[in-house]
Amino acid sequence: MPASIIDGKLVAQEIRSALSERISALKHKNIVPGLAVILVGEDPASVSYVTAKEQACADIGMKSFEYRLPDTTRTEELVALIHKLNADKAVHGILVQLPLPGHIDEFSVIEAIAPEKDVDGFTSINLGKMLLGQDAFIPCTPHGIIKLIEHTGIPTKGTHAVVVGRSNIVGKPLANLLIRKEINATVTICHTGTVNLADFTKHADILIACAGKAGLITADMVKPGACVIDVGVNRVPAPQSKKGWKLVGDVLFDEVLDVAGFITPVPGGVGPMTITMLLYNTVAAAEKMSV
Ligand code: L34
Repeated sequence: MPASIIDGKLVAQEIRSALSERISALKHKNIVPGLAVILVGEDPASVSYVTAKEQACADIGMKSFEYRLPDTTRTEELVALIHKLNADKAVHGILVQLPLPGHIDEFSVIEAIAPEKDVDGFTSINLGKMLLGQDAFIPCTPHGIIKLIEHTGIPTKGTHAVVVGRSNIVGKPLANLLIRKEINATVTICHTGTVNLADFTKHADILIACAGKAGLITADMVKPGACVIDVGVNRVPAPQSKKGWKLVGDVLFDEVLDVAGFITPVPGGVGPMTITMLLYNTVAAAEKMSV
């Protein structure tokens, strides 16, 4: 029997409906949640993600403030913009789309964001608080993945979760969320230094592929019945398509479908959840600032 496909758009829609009500309640207090979206340069994938984020804000009745800056922008200019946005009462959340061009000091830019407006949860304050189990903004992609796993209804306590990838924005925070008592998984983190990746992935009840490498996870690497979450968003050449490329995950979907118990598609899996949890954090930021 093929795996059940986890519909990220559907789960995202359920969360967005609940958020709509909270946004209405804020509007009764004359507050419209506002998100500042900063994009430096014109990387086509980044342009499409930030456009989708701005569209999602508009769709749900939030404001977005768009900053499209040239890739010659300097660290100091970005930091100055962030300081201005930190002080702006109409802005409840600040998002700096990553990656930034190589000459920019990414750490200094992120650290300039006021923690209470850091709706990506990327500042050291938020990540530190998250690690300590304190109230914090949880990074959007890991948070969305937890929601997808919860949505399947599979028992997670005592399972073995294998995270393939150790980025600051997905792998590291996700591994931490999976060991929380509410999930109670035992976690293995694999990365480019792992020898014999399949030896680990084959023992995963929950397998999360967040390496950014198309086709990394093949059917023989997956335990029958496993829950497979594909975080990859890789553009690969596809001469048949109009754009000349297509989007694929880190998992070879067609073959893993026959082995896994649950699987997320790309597109339509984790991506829509990332955007939804950004809205979620921005609404939460606005609520906190309103009391
Ligand atoms: N600051 N930078 C910051 N925050 C983030 O949370 C991100 N991320 C990652 C890249 N840089 C970031 C995103 O927004 C990845 N990411 C992201 C967001 C949305 C989607 C994919 C990645 C998405 O909507 N994916 C759609 C398909 C989009 C398409 O067709 O190109 C999907 O259904 O998977």
